[in-house]
Amino acid sequence: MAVLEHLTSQQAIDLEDKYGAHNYHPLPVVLSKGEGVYVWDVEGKKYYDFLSAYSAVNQGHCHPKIVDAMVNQAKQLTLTSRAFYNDVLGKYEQYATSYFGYDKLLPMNTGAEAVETALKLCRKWAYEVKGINENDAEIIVCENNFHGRTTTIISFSNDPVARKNFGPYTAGFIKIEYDNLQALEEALTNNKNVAGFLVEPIQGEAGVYVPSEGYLAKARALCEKHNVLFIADEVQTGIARTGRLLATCGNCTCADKNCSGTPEVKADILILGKALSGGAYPVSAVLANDSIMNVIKPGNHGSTFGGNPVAAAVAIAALDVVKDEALAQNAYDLGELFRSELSKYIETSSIVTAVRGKGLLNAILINDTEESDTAWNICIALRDNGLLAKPTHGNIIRFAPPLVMTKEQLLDCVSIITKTLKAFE
Ligand code: IF1
Repeated sequence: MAVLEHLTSQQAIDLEDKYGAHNYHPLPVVLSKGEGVYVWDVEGKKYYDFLSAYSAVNQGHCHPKIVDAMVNQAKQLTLTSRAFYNDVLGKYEQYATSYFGYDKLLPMNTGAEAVETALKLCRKWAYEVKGINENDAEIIVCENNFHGRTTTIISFSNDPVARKNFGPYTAGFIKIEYDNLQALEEALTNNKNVAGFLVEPIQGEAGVYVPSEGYLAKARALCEKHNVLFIADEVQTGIARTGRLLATCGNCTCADKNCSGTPEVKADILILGKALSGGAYPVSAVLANDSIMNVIKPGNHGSTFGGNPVAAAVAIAALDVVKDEALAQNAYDLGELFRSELSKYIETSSIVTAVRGKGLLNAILINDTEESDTAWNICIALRDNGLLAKPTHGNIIRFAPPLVMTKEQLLDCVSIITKTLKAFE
């Protein structure tokens, strides 16, 4: 029964180090419990979670409604494969399509799978509807993108760590600068082979890079003009994270709990993952209208686990919680407060140069090089002070707490963060 023994943090870290592939460099903290905005390590120390599993746990850890939905369904039926029907998937598809305003949903499990699905859907549409010659379709992507880890997706990454020595790469992608409409227009003009434009509404991995006001709407209009599908990867930005149901909602007023789900910039293909399950279970999805989704025929695409009844029940509950608890509005309000409080601190700071973000997807820029270990050391100190966050690009710290946070908790976190930063001035 050795596997059931209680481990110290160091023992857990040593086991992963010895028996697990070294594909991550985690912050040294070993968690064994979560509830709402808090997580606890194996020694019982409590922390604010300021990563939320990269925005998967928007609804808070172990949300009782989501856990109940999962447990109840798990006792009833867990998996049939898509060889047979199950009695939850259709309900979920009906619920989610009306929630986001699309005709159809294609269920997958992980974000990367959903991105792959969107790329395949876009290519098939290009050949069968747009009329591009077979194998000529091209999809425009942005520099510094992050869309996942599959062979095709890393083919159009420009991060050498994610990409090098995994070739040969998948062809058919054109890379342009993010937040550059002229580059998009040039890529679209005089190229009849462009099928789609894949974009993150805010670039997460690039360091929470928010594009200029109006960029997404104008990019979408350019795509429409050239009969090119606008594909929004909202895996990280979606489901209330940025203060709207979707980041593509822009400035529309759908943050309230009566949101109609019709965004200002409506993607032709919408990609969701992460918080679609509240972090309880791997659930991702691609949404599109019939004119696009109907190119997919039996046998063209699928997954053993995609659309399983547990995933479907969990996703319904997770989406319910977002509306019931008005999480988009809360993320909006707390995000404004967080940036304004940190801005006050930054005015007098030599260690932090800026805070940026939308809703509760934010980052601070540390006044040091990408090679320095300052941001890492700050995250270690934040951990010691009871708050967990992770650096990206060496000198950026991402702050993305669960959206169920209260104003009092947020202000408590601001004081932990500023107190910690002061020690580095
Ligand atoms: C890891 C980053 C976040 C994503 C977008 C698709 C996926 C992701 C926009 C793939 C995944 C993750 C995965 C995670 C780190 C993380 C991340 F730092 F790399 F950029 F969130 F900020 N599209 N993002 O952000 O989804 O297949 O992982 O379910 O450990 O690699 P997935």
